[in-house]
Parts: sequence; C-alpha cells; structure tokens
Amino acid sequence: MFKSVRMVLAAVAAGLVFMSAPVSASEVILTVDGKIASAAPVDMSIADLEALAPRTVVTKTPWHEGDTTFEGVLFADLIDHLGASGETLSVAALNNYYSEIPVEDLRRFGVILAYKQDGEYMPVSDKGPLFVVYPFDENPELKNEVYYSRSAWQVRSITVE
Ligand SMILES: Nc1nc2c(c(=O)[nH]1)N[C@H]1C(S)=C(S)[C@@H](COP(=O)(O)O)O[C@H]1N2
Ligand SMILES: [Mo]
Repeated sequence: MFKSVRMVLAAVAAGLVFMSAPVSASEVILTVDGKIASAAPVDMSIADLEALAPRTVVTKTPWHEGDTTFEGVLFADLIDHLGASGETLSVAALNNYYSEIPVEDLRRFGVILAYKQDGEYMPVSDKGPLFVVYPFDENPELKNEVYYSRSAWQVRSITVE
C-alpha cells in the first residue's frame, strides 16, 4: 500500500493534522443576527471569515505570556460585510459568557475577531474558535477591566442591537 517510509510518514502527518484541527473550515462556528442586512440569522465558517481581509494584532494580554500574535478579521469589516446598522454587539460565548461591545470601539481601536493565535487555529480548550482581541499595546487606555471584560473568547454568536 505505502511505497516508502516517506509515504507512511506523510500519511501519519496528515492524520495528525486532521486530528488536531479544532474545526473544519466549513463548519458553522459563528451565527450573527439582529440589525443586519439579512432577515435570517447568518451562519459563518472559518472559510467565510478567511474570505475577508486578514488583520494581525501583536499584543500582550492579561491571559498570555509575553507578546502574542493574533490573526483574524477586522471586526468592523465583518459587520460592514453583514450590513450591520446597530450600536451595540451582544456577544455570546460557548461557556455562556456574554459581553456587550459598543460598535464604536471596533473602528476606534481596530478590534479583531481572531481565529488564529501564533499561527494556529485556536481550539475551544484554548479560547477558540473565536476571540475578541483589542490591540492593548497600541492603546494604554485599553488596559483596564472595561476592555478586558469585552474580550470574549470562545465566541459563538453575535446579535447586533
Ligand atoms: N468566553 C469567555 N470570555 C471571557 C470571560 C469568560 O468567562 N468567558 N471573562 C471575561 C472577563 S469579565 C474578563 S476580566 C476576562 C477575565 O479573564 P480571567 O478570568 O482570565 O481573568 O476575560 C473575559 N472574557
Ligand atoms: Mo472581568
């Protein structure tokens, strides 16, 4: 079946990559509803998010050691893409955590909805699949409990209000 050791190793590597993948690219991980262009809730996958321009934020956070590189979509681009017209995002996480984010924050601070941390998709066990990341190191005023509490991880759904 396998013609060489190299082929066996490639097959094993492919299997490991598959097993460690937190979500498949097409799995629905985010649902957005409320004041958006669509009357029905919009279900999104990692692939849908990656179709938007990527944005990287490198920052320290209260929850990570040293500088961490987060990659995701600019949150303002995402809500523009969905034709959002509200003033507040009500963000709900898989662990039933819930936070309210003023839409004004998104553009003002360049908040991202991150799907990767240090180049890897984030497993649910490590704040994935989606994490609201404020660029804390760009703005010292962000380093307080107000913005920490808006930094929801394990994000599952967003209602635009
Ligand atoms: N999904 C999720 N995100 C969350 C939280 C949570 O419990 N679940 N707590 C929030 C609050 S209120 C703050 S201050 C920080 C708390 O992080 P800590 O519990 O690691 O201190 O993360 C925020 N994001
Ligand atoms: Mo908090």
